[in-house]
Amino acid sequence: MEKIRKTIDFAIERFFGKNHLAELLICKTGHINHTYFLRINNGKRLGHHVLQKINGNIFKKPVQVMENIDKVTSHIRKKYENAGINPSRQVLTLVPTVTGEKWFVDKNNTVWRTYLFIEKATTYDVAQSTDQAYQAAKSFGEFTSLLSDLPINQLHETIPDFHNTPKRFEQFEQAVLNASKKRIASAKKEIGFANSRKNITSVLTDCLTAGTMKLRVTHNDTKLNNVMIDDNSGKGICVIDLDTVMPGLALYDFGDCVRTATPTGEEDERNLDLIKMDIKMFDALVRGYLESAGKSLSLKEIELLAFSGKLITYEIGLRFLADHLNGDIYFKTHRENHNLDRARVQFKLVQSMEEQEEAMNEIVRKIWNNGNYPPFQASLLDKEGSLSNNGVTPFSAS
Ligand code: GN1
Ligand code: MG
Repeated sequence: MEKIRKTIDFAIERFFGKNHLAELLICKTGHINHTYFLRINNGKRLGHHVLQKINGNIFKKPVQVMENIDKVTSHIRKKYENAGINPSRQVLTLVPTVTGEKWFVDKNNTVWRTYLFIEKATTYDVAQSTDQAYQAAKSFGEFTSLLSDLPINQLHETIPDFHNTPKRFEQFEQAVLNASKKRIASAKKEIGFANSRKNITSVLTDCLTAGTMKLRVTHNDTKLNNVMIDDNSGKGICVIDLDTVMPGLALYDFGDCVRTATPTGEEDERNLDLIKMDIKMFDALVRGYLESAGKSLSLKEIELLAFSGKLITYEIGLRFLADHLNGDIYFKTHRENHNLDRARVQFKLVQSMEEQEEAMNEIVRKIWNNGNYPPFQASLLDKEGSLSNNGVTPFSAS
């Protein structure tokens, strides 16, 4: 612990100089990086900051992660400034080191960065109201819209195939092959569940190949708690955790919103009876996302909006399960079988979405038809000649 504290203190010194730390708190959320909240006394005032140590086991090229973040935050900042809006609570601000670098690489090649802390705003692990879900989806949609004119080739693919579900399935199969007998036995039911849904894995990657969806700059980790909600207005103000910003599909982002904003309990809840997909939250997400990003979505994306929730929930479930089988080497765990518990919650949610899939599709169709968009059913008919499954999702039966 003392050694860790020393490296933290050294990093703090790089950003703020010696003897300015007034308070340090460890942030307990997040499965990958180490995050610390700092209060710094710079002689005149005490300021809150967020210091983060990037996990180099997961982000093999952390400097590329920082280059992406720098590019994306600068791009968004400029847009707010041009519109005459103060960007300091709308986009993350990197705090430079004392020698003016935007991040700090220590002698072990670990990358550290500091952001200004956004005051009077909160993140939520579980949605407290439909308005919060609406706000979060609207913020993520806005994030994509603000970055729509940033060419994707300007960003590094920091974790290749991050949301490639067929590849994630292969990794899961490999984990089954390598796992100990004990871990296999502990997860028999979940392995069966994962195998029985293999047929849905390639739906989005097939669309990409077919050209019915295109790569854009996406966030790729659009958990509900990655949007800061303003304490006074209740509005979503700032999208955070930009480590995985890279080229991706809009539906990766919408799908992960569904995974994290619709459940009636925590991501690692042990009592599965408490876990369901709350359709009211889904309705709010569709409204929020279409309001900010709807105009730029393709018909195929609209058609598969509800499906993407199921796919991404299933995909993250596969990843938690694979990590359990691998002996918990990727996600931070805080108790025995933590990853297995997380996988169970994801699969329970997938099941709940399967049960409500028709209703979810109906919501998408209604909101789309009531909005200022091209008529949904008619355009589908024009494009594809016929309407499969009520013109919503041809994949809903799986
Ligand atoms: C990880 O670190 P955090 O909590 O933001 C993971 C996401 C998963 C998520 C599951 C780089 O995100 O992909 O969806 O856990 N990030 C990485 O909660 O793998
Ligand atoms: Mg993250």
